[in-house]
Amino acid sequence: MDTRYQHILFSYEDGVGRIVLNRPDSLNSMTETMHADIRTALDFMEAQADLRGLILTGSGRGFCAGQDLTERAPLPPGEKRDLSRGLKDNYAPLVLRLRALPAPVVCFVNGVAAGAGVSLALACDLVYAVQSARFIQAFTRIGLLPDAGGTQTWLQLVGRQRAMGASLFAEPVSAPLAEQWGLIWKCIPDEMLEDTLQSVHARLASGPTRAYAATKQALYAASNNTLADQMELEGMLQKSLGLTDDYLEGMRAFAEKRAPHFTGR
Ligand code: T3D
Repeated sequence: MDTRYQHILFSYEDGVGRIVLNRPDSLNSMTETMHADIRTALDFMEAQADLRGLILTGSGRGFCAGQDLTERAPLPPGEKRDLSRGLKDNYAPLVLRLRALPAPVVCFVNGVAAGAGVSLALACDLVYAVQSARFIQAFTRIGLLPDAGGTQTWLQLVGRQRAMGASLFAEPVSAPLAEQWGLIWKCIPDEMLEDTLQSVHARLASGPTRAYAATKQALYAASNNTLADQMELEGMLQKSLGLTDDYLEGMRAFAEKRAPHFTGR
């Protein structure tokens, strides 16, 4: 057992990290300790020259129920809590680090996701969810607004009406509906979770990592760029990919009519 981690499980194999949120009794709600654990895992992965991907999921019947509300016990009369602090210290850096990771971050939503748990899933590059999962913008139920990037990701993924309805009234959105809306990539049968996760792991471990990283960078840049700027960026990234071993291998494999063997370099 890796004693550096108390509220997550972390492993790293074939250049692919795996973070499992691990507080199943409280649906993997997020504590200060869990944030610190994830920071340690990200520190490790960011330092790996062979990083090829990250998979994020939860243990037990939930993915993540957002902020652990027991860490928000009522304060003595007259004292007020500054909620912006936890967002600034924990959630915002986490979301930005997942976005900046130079490899795909794939989320497997294994059960209910609520509050910042939904924001965390949507901070990942690609989201799979099991059929029984649901996404709940639970924030307004406790008098808060969606945070950890949730107001932006929902809007970008599903449009204003759906983002507004889900966020104002906190009605659960089932995984099949989430797929239909484009909130997530794929809804999979519950019993296929482990097999799908393994096949995504294998795919990340054998993929053209630098092409994946460039694709991720370009897709995120696209919403802020003019078409001309975006094509400039594509050209710059394509130039660097044209110098990689994986491009040479991809071309060789095409000519030799075989599957490419990418090394991520
Ligand atoms: O505070 C700040 O820093 C600002 C930032 C806020 C970010 C946020 O995420 S705010 C939103 C916080 N999350 C929520 O409000 C969701 C709360 N949870 C729920 O509404 C429900 O648990 C679910 C709809 C997610 C699932 O319902 P259900 O019926 O399937 O499960 P349950 O029985 O409610 O929960 C199971 C256990 O997990 C239960 O504990 P128990 O009774 O078995 O001892 C429950 O209390 C615990 N749990 C669920 N969510 C949380 C939690 N414990 C602590 N914090 C939670 N967020």
